[in-house]
Amino acid sequence: MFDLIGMNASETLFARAQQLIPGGVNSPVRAFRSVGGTPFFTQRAQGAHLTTADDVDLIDFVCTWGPAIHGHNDPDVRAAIARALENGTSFGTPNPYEVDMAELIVELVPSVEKVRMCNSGTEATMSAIRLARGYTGRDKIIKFAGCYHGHVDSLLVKAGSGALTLGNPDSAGIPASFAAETIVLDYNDADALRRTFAAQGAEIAAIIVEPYPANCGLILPDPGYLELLRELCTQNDSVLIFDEVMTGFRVAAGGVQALVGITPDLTALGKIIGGGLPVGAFGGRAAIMDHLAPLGPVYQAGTLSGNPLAMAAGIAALKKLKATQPYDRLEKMGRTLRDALLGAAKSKGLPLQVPQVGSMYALFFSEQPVRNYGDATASQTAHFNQLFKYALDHGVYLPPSAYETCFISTAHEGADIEQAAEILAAGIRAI
Ligand code: HOZ
Repeated sequence: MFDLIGMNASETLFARAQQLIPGGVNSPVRAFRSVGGTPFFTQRAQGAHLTTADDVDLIDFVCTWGPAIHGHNDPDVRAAIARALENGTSFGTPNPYEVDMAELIVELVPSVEKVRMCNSGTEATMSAIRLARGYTGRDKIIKFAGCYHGHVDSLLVKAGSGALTLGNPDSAGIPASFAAETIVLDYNDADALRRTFAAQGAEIAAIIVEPYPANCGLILPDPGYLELLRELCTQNDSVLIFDEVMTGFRVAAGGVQALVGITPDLTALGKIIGGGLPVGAFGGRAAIMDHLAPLGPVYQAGTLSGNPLAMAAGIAALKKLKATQPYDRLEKMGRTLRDALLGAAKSKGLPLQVPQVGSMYALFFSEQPVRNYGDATASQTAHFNQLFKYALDHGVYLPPSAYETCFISTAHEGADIEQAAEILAAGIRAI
């Protein structure tokens, strides 16, 4: 696989990949379509750094789209995988790791009394929606424009992430009758939410929301907005689903729900809980979770669900978070970057917003704070694209889209964060 390392290796690999894999990538967000250029191929990753197939070293703020909170190739996670590997790769029966993982999730995530493991964030949100519908006997769901909950049919409506980046927020291939069950509202629009529940409350199975939307840049809730979601769901017997695939274990060990003290009925998880291996989970109130097969009538399954290697990796990652509690350190790094970016923009006279919470941040070249999808898509993505190119040329990898969130790991602490802040600030001044 690595025969080609050296000059123009990424271009050569990409040319081969394009002949065989649609667009040359196995997930559209990896293509550089919106920022331009050829995506690089990675030969190895260590700490805060990626090394490309062309032997270029990059400080990485994608962190494999979120999971690598301890940095890449963390020794504790790697050792746990190696130990588990001694005993086999998949059993198709219950295994002890699943119980340890369930105990950790239930201990750390306030709303979760019972949890079911699956293999991706998409499976987690898809299953949570099905469970909410089965539990309530209702069909309609509310989602918010710009939120992305994986590539679930009924949720690929006004979706963020790659769907928005590539101009397909309403994907082809989804029957109008499926999309008709999805009510799309603007995030942070309290009146629209109240009106919708007043008109259709008895039909609404669930609200699904990224409590901090992180697939349309990063958007933070207005004061009282998440409380309103909780209140309306409780009043109308609808299920409140927090999609914490991005924010779970990242903004706090217990996710946004622990930070803000709001308890959803169900929570979708992924990314960090797999320690870099493929994983997802959904959990919540036992009274709802017990509607799942084999106890109840809502079917959900998976050959590799609770896979021992993924469980071992995830358990190691979660135990390390519990033991090290890195959230204050991550917040400090986030602020260092945010202050450097805002300072550079001010000196250049460029309007810039940098929403940041702990180790998550985004850049919007915009006069106004970004409160929703419309504000995000009105920002100057051309400026972001210029910054992306400058950063990449100078050894810093940002996500290849203005509509993604940047992630920091504990491994960035020290020289990497200082160096990256200088490079990004210089990139802003060069716009
Ligand atoms: N949830 C990821 C960030 N938006 C996307 C990962 C992917 O689609 O490959």
